[in-house]
Amino acid sequence: MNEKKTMLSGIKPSGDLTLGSYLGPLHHWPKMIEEYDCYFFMADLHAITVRQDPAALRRRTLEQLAQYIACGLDPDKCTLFIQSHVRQHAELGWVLNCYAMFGELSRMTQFKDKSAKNADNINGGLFTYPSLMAADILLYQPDFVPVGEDQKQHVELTRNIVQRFNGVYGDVFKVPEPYIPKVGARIMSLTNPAAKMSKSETEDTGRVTLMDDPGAIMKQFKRAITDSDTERCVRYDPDNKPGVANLMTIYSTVTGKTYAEIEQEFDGQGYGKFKPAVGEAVVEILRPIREETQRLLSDKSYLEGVYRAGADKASHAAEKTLRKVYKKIGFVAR
Ligand code: ATP
Ligand code: LTN
Repeated sequence: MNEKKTMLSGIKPSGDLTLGSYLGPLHHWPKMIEEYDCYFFMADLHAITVRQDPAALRRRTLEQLAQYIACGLDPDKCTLFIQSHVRQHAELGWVLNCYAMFGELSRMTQFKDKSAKNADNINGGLFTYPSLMAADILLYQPDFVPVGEDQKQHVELTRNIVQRFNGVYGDVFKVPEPYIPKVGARIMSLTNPAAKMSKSETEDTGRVTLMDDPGAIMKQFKRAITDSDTERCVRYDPDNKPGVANLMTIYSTVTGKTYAEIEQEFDGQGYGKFKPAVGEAVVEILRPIREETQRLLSDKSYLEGVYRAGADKASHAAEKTLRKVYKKIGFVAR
């Protein structure tokens, strides 16, 4: 009997993965594959809610798969797949659209943000994005959904959909819990600590990608915004020194040191020592990931084998849920 709990998460291949993608969700995932039955995917259906260049989307989807593996997601121990390969996502997404309310979809912060930023392309997919995300989740009946802070609202909407759906049809879906890591839940842009470091929106100077070489990473950290007060000391004070706090969060997540230890380490040294030290720690954590990703990308047939096997496994699990849903809502079985 399989008593393992189930976990699922995904990232859109809408830009090159950043240090935020790594320290937020990705680096927590490898620990989970030993303990849980895990599904991780490239959310390409979600990526097209914003216009994508086809060649870039294809490249980033495969690169993201290689990065998942390079970060420690062993394909023999978890299920890695490309969302569009498992057609049940689109199918259940449609059904759940009919159980998600216009009012609640209108309240989603991500929809408001993305609409403001893509005023010439506020398409239906951008609006109904959370129903597709609910389908991603519910197809696999996971206990937990590890996501960053910004996705909590979508997981909560998923829980509302479950309650509404189960209220009518009985216990069809398990109610999923969001799982949000405390440290690293929100890594900010290096040049604008008020904005999340995002893979598609942060300007190049404010982010570090997983494929950046050491020179590029060091350059970004050296020019990172700290603060303009006269104190110029390394102290954790997110309200008054958000840039320093962000660098401390990065350093703490990468090295495992507490904020107090970091304050002590750089006591009396100003930012001249601190910024390159954070850069060096990041270089060392990203180096093996970049090298392994490059190696995997040169082995296309291996990657193909991984995503095909992953899609088969995921479809099998997803089909079980979809069949149950179709039956409950009254569709005629084929
Ligand atoms: P986009 O720029 O295309 O909107 P994004 O960079 O914001 O994308 P997502 O694909 O929306 O990234 O996020 C994938 C996962 O990574 C989500 O769980 C999200 O919360 C998390 N995440 C993204 N950026 C960060 C960040 N800077 N800090 C912590 N977690 C993050
Ligand atoms: N919406 C998420 C990506 C995503 C996801 C999911 C995360 C799509 N489907 C299912 C967890 C579970 C984002 O923008 N980060």
